[in-house]
Amino acid sequence: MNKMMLAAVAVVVAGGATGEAARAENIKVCFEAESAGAVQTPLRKVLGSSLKPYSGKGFIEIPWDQNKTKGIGSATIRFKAPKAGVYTLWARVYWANGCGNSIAANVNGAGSDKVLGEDGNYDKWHWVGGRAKVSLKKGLNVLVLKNHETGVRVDEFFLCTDAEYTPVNVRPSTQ
Ligand SMILES: [Ca+2]
Repeated sequence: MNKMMLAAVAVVVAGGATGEAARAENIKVCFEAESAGAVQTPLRKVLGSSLKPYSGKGFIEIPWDQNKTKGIGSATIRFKAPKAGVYTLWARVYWANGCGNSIAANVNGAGSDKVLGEDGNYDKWHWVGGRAKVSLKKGLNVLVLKNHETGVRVDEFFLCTDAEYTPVNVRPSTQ
């Protein structure tokens, strides 16, 4: 049976007809790492894992290998945004066994890769990011997850236009 998902995103601005309605809308974009179309080794999709709670069907993993493959391989994810603009990039990650604790991502072929993480939250899913700014186009965009370090897992990516906003828990995909 075909499950057709129409990307009809109805942006309902239920502003209360007061001055508050003028407050900038926080546009949120979220997608699953495992929705990647092209995944090169050593990156791999892990689906149906017991390493919960994750969003969607699983996550992308770069298995720990003493960083022998550091810099090799990538995963390419196509996603849609409802509006062009500058977004803050976040990723929901799980650092395995205190080994790797960072990822790198490039959005739309921008000159510099964004490095997320380098924190001390090991052995649990958590959000990293909040500093890197990327430019999204309305419609289709491309994020390339790179092998910045091994021993990492990525569940989902989240971008929003409010730089002060922090995602928590599993976020619903907007795709
Ligand atoms: Ca996921």
